[in-house]
Amino acid sequence: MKKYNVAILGATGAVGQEFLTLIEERNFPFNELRLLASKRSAGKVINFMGKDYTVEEATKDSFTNIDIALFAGGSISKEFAPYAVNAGAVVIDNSSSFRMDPEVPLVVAEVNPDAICKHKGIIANPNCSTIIMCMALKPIYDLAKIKRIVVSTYQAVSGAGKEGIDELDNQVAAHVKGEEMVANILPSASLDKHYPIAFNLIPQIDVFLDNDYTKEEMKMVLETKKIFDDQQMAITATTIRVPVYRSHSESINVELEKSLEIPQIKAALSSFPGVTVQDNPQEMLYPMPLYTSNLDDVYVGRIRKDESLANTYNMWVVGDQIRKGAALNTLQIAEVMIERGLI
Ligand code: 3JN
Repeated sequence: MKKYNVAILGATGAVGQEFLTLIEERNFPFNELRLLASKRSAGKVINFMGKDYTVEEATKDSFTNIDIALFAGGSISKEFAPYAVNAGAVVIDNSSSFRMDPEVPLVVAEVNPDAICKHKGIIANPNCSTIIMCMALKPIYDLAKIKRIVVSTYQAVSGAGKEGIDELDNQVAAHVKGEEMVANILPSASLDKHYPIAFNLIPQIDVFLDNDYTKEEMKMVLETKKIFDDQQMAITATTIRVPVYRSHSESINVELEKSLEIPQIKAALSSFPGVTVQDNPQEMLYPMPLYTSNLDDVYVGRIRKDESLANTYNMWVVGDQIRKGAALNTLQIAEVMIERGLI
């Protein structure tokens, strides 16, 4: 089997580290592996599969001879993607920099893999909450087109990086000691006002836009329409930060164009790759973020009719946002490209 030269930009962060875990776990066919990061992390040595790799500072020349460039995300993507493309690499990018660019496919591997064919060097990985929602919606959409989605998210602190995790830890420890909880990171480190996340919920992820929705909420709306290639689908989102370490959860209400029976929905979800149905009220079986972390699948439960409106259903969806919501989906895009002879 052909092996590929792979670069990881942002190799030392949470998504970068997850790329390494998954490359090993999935036996991804790599030859050379180049670990790139900002100047701050350059020089760090990472042992991977028994070999030491020194993290290099990303420069415009970092992508020579690279076939696949996996970008972990962040504002650094915009700067380096053109260099990687010019060097002949295919860039699969986790940031929002290119997601809404009409020239850039926005892909969930199981949902719209055919979109990859139209790429011009860059393929975008959607926002983590968008990916998790799309996985649960696609098998339903294929049975009975979706008219409207109302989604509320419950997003883990690791979505805000390692600093988000440390902030929750420090606040819990302070509270236990009877000390004041210090808040520096959430809702967004870029803001100058912060709230504690321990024993709290924050109904703001990222900054507010002119329509009083947050950027995270509008990403879910706009990206989902692009992925399904359906601008008619009505979507409204409320995104909430919760004091959970890892795995995002979503309460989704979905209005369909026709009525379906619950067993039909469960069967479609069960047979969809990457989705596991965990739904048995009698046994108190439903997905929870504590138990889905570090797992690949998106878990769906609490599937039931919305008795207040015709052809409408409720469900509860949970998935590891660093795996399927980021690193796993990115690597799966690369795998689809290899399978289809596109790289
Ligand atoms: O907060 C979360 O749970 C998800 C955060 C995603 C995020 C954070 C900073 C910048 C993104 C994203 O992937 O949409 C970006 C971005 O690339 O815009």
